[in-house]
Amino acid sequence: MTRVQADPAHRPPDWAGAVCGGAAAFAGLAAAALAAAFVRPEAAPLTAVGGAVVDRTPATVKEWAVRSFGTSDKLVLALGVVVVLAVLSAATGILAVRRLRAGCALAAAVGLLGAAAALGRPEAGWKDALPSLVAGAVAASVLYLLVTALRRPRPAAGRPGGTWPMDRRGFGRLLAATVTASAVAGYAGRRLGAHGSAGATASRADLVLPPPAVPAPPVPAGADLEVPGVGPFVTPAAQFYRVDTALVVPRVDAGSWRLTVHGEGVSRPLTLTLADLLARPLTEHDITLCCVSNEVGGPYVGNARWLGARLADLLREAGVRPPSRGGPADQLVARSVDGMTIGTPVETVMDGRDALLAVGMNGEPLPFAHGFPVRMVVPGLYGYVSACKWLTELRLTTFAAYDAYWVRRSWAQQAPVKTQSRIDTPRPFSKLAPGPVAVAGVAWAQHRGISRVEVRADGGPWHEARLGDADGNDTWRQWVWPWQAAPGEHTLEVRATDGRGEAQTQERRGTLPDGATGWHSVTVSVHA
Ligand SMILES: Nc1nc2c(c(=O)[nH]1)N[C@H]1C(S)=C(S)[C@@H](COP(=O)(O)O)O[C@H]1N2
Ligand SMILES: [Mo]
Repeated sequence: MTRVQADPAHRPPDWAGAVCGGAAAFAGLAAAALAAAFVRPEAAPLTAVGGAVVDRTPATVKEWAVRSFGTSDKLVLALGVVVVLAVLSAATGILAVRRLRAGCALAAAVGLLGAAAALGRPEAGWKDALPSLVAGAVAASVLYLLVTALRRPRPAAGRPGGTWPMDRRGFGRLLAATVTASAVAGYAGRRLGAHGSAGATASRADLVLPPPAVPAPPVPAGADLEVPGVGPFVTPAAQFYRVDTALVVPRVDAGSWRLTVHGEGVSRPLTLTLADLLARPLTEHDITLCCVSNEVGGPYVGNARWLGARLADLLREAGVRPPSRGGPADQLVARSVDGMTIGTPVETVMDGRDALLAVGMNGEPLPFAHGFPVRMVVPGLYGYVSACKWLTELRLTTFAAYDAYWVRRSWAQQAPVKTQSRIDTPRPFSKLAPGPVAVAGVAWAQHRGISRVEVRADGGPWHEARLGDADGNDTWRQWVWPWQAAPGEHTLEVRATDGRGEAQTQERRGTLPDGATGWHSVTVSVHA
């Protein structure tokens, strides 16, 4: 076959350029997946860019996203990044059929952008730039090859230089080969990446939790009222809400995990292995965890039986004194393997409550999504100021000197849980038959406990709901109120009183900066 020269006079159509751009981007991403398998999964370009977007999203936008998309917010973000990249790569291809070098340069520049995003993530090292740089280089090269092939005219007998339109068959073959090779490379990258975390998976499977030195009393039989439509008193891990910034769940190998304790007022800095932590007397304690981003009536709350080492004991061993005993540090900053920072008052952690370095959740090692191998849990504080997952460092400092991740994004430095109650059944806008209806749900005011829940219909008198048995002061309580539903539209409202006798405020406030307040209400229609 004779080689035919490209004919710059013929410009391929834009759609063909867009196809080249798309294929080049695909090839770039596939090569990056392969590279990321040797760096770390978080360094893959789409993940890095998604993470950079998460880090830079203003709190109000994030709250809107969580409100609109719930736990699918990460999926929506991923789709958004993919759509932007698709548009960008089509544009790059269209530019390339007009000005080949400019198009290829743009493809490489997009790779540089990805590299910048990867380097800007917390905990990033220089290697994190590699997958995106590889992506840019591969995308630029593939774009060059494809567009050159596109510009090459169809070989025709008797005509020097062939005839336009292009050599469709030759181009088609090259395109198919590119896409196939990319798919294979991308798949290999995925598999290699999974292989990279196989050690972590095995370390979790092999982990045997020691029995607690201080077991939790059994959950009182009457804690679960077993009203249909209300979740179980102890939330199974698989149903437990998940809120974090991790686009790829960190899979930490228990064998190489270390926790360091250092900072102001730490006279004996510590480094612990998981074996060290498990050798300590472990406490089992039921704690309800909730998210500051939970709207009134929202789903981001769950209750689990945690097993862990008492944080206060560990801090005392390190020489830490709370501010009330003259300690210089009032903030404990927990850091995760993915660079999350969470600041907790030292005074709260050391005031006698069961603040834990948790290794177990409902009798199992922590699931990876909930912080394996070790996370913090502090009864009475929202998760963003207490519950650091994939914990790796505890640093003692002051609130004056340091703002943790969420605080830099307009959330309050300190945030005790606010008293809340939620109607779980009937569901909003449900249609009910007249007669007896069990109105039921949960109420929580961690570490203060719940002493009373009241319900009313249509702004009428408040009725005291029946409470499930209390399982300590650090968990939610279920409640139920038997309602006689008459035909018509009705609004049900609930309010709780905490263990100190303080009533849940009616004042409606949003989640920013330190947790939503107001009464939850549900409207239903009743007809025969
Ligand atoms: N490493 C890390 N820990 C984290 C977070 C995070 O984004 N990264 N989110 C916090 C927030 S905001 C909450 S509400 C709880 C949620 O814990 P869960 O996902 O196990 O329910 O984890 C906290 N710990
Ligand atoms: Mo949260």
